[in-house]
Amino acid sequence: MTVRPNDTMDSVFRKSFWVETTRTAEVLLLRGLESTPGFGVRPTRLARIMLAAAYFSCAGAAWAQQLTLEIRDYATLPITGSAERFKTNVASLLARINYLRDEPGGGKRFFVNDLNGPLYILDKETRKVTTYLDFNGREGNGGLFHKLRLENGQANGFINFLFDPDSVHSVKFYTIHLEDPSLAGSNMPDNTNFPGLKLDGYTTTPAIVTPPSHRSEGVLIEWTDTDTSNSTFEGTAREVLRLGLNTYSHPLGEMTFNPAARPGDADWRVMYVACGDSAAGEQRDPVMRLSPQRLDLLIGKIWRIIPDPNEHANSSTPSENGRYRIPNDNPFVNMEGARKEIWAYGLRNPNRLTWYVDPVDRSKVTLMANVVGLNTWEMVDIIHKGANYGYSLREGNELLKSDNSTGPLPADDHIPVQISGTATNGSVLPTYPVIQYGHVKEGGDAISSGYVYQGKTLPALRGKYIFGDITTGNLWYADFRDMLAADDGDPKTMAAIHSVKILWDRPDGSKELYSSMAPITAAAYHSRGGQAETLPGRARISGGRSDIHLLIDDAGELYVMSKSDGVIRVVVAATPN
Ligand SMILES: [Ca+2]
Ligand SMILES: [Ca+2]
Repeated sequence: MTVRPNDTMDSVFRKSFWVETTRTAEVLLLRGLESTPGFGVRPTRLARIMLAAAYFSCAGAAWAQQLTLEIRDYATLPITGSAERFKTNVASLLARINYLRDEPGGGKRFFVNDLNGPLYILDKETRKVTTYLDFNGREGNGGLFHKLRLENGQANGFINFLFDPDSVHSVKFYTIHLEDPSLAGSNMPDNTNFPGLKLDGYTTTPAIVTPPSHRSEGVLIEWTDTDTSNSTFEGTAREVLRLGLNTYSHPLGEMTFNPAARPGDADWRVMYVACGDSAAGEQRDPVMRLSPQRLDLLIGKIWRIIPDPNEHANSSTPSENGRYRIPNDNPFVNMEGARKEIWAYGLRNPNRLTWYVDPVDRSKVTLMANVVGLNTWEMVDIIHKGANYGYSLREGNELLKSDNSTGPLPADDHIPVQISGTATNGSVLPTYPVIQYGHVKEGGDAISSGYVYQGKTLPALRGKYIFGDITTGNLWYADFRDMLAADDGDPKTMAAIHSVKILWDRPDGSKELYSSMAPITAAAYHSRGGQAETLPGRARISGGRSDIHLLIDDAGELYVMSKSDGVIRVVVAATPN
């Protein structure tokens, strides 16, 4: 890392958090800051503290092993976007594949969704791809939903699907998709091309209101396929909820069940849903800006709900629409004016949730969120019941100002517990990230998913949290115990992060080492006919978008999927350098 004399302190700290360097270099950095003539910005107290924190976190990294992940192409999904160069941000990605999940019961198939509409079955042996359902019912497409929102925002379309942990004799799963209520047509599913879907008794629900106005609706649906032996859907569906969203950005998307929960446990079949703030937190309107803080709104929150109204009937209450239940031990069920669904709040765009279950003691469970920041920081938060993660009053471990820049935390770090746009109820200290990195070339624009590796193939990765940046395709790891140690109520302490190199087994048989996923996805994008010069789509730091996400299968093995090229790759080896 080099520090130039005219770097602001701010940019230096941003660099210092992600840069992994030797102890000697860090000492030089610190000395350099102290002695460089013309270094015109006098460090604030907080800045000094942060630099010290960066120093110690990097110092820890100096002796840490560096890692190379070897990856191999696993499956290439059909192109649902466009290879044209000048398509919109979204349309120019070849296939917006978003999740990969094992079918229940340890079968031979993965399911994979593409935000552009399809839910595929991917055969693990033949790698054959079959379309199981298609959510794109826009004019001329023949799928299920006439109002599927596809045009703008990164996460529009058919966002996610998740199998019910109780899926044994039937396959029950949940989906989230985004609708544009201004489009023509019904918001009922259209089963013309999916005649196995029985719609008798299917009704939609009124959208939960999110002031001041809504342009999108996020829809959560439960599906039950009564025949698990084939590749088609036959059964029923039930709309669970519909949420009004201010914009087309940062919708609800991630759903997850606690993997440690067993029948009889309080968390059994209890769903955690991560809901983005619909970009409310970055608006100039001072009331709208507070939406992620407001406990009377569902945006900018993590919810905890019971989607099946027959489950936990004695320890929960029915939702307003009667389609799901809310556990009585949620943190805000007794707070006047607050939404009972809320588990944690003050989040901008928590686009992924992942769990760590202690293999020795299954009662030790950690829930983590990957949270996309605004202009400055990308974050990993450890999620606690009732905790406030600060947005839009904080970003990363800094104050977020009304002009959307960041600055030092105030001496008194308490923030109001915001019940509505005007009413408050006491105050709270924000909970801060355990990992953050900045919006710089070696960092990125938007944090991707992350997992504590617990599989068998990659012993060098065990106990490590592996994560990446969506646009730059950079990958890092942190020691999970460092993350737990950084979850200490102190905004200055963070887990050290270490960059990961990638050895790609190219389809032509050669192997090449890269420092990010970007050149790999670019090569595949071009080989599939992609016409953008480097990578398609827009992003401030990276230019084009590598658009990667990490995934794990039920065995805990690691995959990397990318929307720019529509390819899923499997990690076959992890080697300490
Ligand atoms: Ca079926
Ligand atoms: Ca800390």
